[in-house]
Amino acid sequence: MIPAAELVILVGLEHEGVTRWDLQDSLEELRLLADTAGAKVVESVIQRLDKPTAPFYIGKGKAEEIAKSSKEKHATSVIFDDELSPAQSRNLEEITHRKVIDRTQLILDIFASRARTREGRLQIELAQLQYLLPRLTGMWSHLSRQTGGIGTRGPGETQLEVDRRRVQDRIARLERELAEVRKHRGIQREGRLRHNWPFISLVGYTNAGKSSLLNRLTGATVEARDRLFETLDPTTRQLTLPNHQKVLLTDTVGFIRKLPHTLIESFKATLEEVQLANLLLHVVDLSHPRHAEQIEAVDAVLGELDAKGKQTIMVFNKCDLVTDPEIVQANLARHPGSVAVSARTGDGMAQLIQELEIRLAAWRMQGRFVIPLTEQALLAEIHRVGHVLDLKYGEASAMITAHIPPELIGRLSKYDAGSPQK
Ligand SMILES: Nc1nc2c(ncn2[C@@H]2O[C@H](COP(=O)(O)OP(=O)(O)OP(=O)(O)O)[C@@H](O)[C@H]2O)c(=O)[nH]1
Ligand SMILES: [Mg+2]
Repeated sequence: MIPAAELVILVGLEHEGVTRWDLQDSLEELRLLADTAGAKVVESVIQRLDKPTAPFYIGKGKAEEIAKSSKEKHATSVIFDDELSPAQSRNLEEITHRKVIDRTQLILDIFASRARTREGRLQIELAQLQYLLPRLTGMWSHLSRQTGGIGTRGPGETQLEVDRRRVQDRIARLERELAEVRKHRGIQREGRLRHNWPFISLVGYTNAGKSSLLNRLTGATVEARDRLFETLDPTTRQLTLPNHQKVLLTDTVGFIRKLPHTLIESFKATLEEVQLANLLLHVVDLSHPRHAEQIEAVDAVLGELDAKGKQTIMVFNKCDLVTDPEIVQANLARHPGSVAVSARTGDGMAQLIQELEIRLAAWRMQGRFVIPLTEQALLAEIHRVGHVLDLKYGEASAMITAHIPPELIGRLSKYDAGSPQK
């Protein structure tokens, strides 16, 4: 963890494929990340090179300049906007005499401070250890080079092996514990599946307003703050649409550009909520100058989760902050079936709910059935998974008019009593 108000210097590299504009945005985001982690940025450094250098990522001269400047400005850490190789981190620490942190580490650090549930904590520790494992090698290899002769095993090497084994053991234990926790969650999920209500997942860039929207729609009280990665652990709430369709809405971790791969891997279980969803609400902060790039970044992560191409409603949020109506119109036109809302003022919620009803129409069919009272289990199931509009008991049967999920239609067909009156 970075202690509060630690002074830091940010470093970004402009190279082929990265324009100055991309970099400026990326550094601005890095500043927000540093801020979220409790650090104070005293300087941002940009260097232009054809490509990153193998030993230092930036040029050696630049690294020396940063060393000087961090001394003058009392910075204790230098944060790089990309993932560094183990060797680059080590070399940079040697030259700057400062703690060197890369973007991945910073994001891992924030996640670690945010995790609340046992599953969240186990997942983040796993991601941190996986990040650490190849770096242990880096930490020790220079020692073993000094101490180990040909055909001998130097003490550095031995120490490295001990450390590696320890980390690997811990990883194995975490994986076992996670499997246990997940078994429990699987049971919860099966419970939800039994109800046969559609799952909807809120996805979007971090800070887009996913939790605010969940709160606005369901009256939930998920923490919503102007900080990155405020939400880590998924929260599911039930929502009943005006047409009585019940749905389950899940809010989960936000995405970001260059989301570390180890994180995606270890959070795959949490993100399963996204994979299982029948419908995604892709929440976009339309007031953000780079909302188009944020949409792309979210799509890229969805791709990694095999969740691209799922039925999606684009929800353009924070419209109360958008001064140019052109921006709203252009985005609505570009994405058919999208809605413009403000989770803060409640504007656009009626349209969003209407759109939800339209997209989920296939989940509801109205039918009228005459069911023998001996079929108690079936009657109970209709009550559980459907929405009963009318019910009359006869001597030996019940006449029931209900909205039911399509997969029940087949089993009910022999009791069909003709088309219902509206
Ligand atoms: N003005 C305005 N602010 C909003 C709106 N929706 C959310 N916010 C603010 O934006 C910030 C982020 O909102 P959250 O709901 O925490 O965003 P999130 O997408 O859940 O963020 P993470 O969990 O960090 O990924 C908070 O300060 C909200 O109050 C909106 O419609 N208008
Ligand atoms: Mg949130």
